[in-house]
Amino acid sequence: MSAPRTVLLTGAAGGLGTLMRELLPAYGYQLRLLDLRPVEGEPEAVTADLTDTAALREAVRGVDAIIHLAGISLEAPFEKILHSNIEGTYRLYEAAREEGVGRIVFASSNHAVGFTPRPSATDPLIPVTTPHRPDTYYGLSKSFGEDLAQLYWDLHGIETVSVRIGSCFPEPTTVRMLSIWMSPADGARLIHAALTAEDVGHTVVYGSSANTRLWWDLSGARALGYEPQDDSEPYAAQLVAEQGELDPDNPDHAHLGGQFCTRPPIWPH
Ligand code: NAI
Ligand code: 15L
Repeated sequence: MSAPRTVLLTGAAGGLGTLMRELLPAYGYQLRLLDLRPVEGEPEAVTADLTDTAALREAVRGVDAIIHLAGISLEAPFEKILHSNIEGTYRLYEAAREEGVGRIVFASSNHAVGFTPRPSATDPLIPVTTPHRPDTYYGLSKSFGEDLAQLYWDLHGIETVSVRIGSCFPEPTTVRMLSIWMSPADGARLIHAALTAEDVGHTVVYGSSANTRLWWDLSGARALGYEPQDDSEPYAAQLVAEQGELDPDNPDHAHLGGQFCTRPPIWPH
């Protein structure tokens, strides 16, 4: 596959979309933007729902690749997850198939495997082959997205890198995030690697920085050419002083998904 230049970014108005709009052009990408909401300062962005098949087909026409971030990013009633994350992701893959787009980077989540027990510092890192154990309908939709990506590779030859993102925000704000944080700069590095690596078929990787307290194995991401530059550890002393270390006997801390397993944050819209 030749290096993609024109790339559709779905979810462009969201938190991660906004960070990637700032960072990805430096890698030479020309971004086409789509979101349900208008994208501030971007009058040419497509404002459309993922289930609007006509708008979607027009949006993907002529792009070399798609970065699929759009969707509900927290827990929500099943009907809402069904609409945006399950049907929406299916519609996007159908549009890609119809328009001959060969590569998608799918924003999966750690919550596809959220009920995996949290490893201690001496346990082995969690491999990417660990079984799906979604912690919410939201996590279930990410498991679905990974399987959909596998189907479209096996059936239609559309390549996907599914990135099980940890927490991609400017700074870690909780002790849990020290283990799963992906700095925005590393996020852009990983997306660039996922867009340009050769012969990915359908590859699932974890998405985080090279954190000292890492819980999972980044070797799959590194095999794509990803070289993380950041580590959350400089934030550790202050966060641990404020919040304490994670307690394995506290159900909120027992699993990878943290509070998504006990009292998940609810999508506000
Ligand atoms: P966000 O909630 O800030 O942004 C999501 C965007 O998708 C919003 O702008 C929303 O309007 C749009 N959207 C929702 N439903 C839509 C629909 N039916 N049609 C079109 N657009 C729709 O979420 P954030 O944090 O930017 O995350 C982006 C993606 O990455 C999400 O898929 C999320 O599940 C995934 N992710 C993010 C993580 C993070 O740390 N930010 C961690 C793991 C996964
Ligand atoms: C996610 O999947 C969410 O989209 C993000 O907002 C964070 O909550 C992240 O997981 C996390 O686990 O911290």
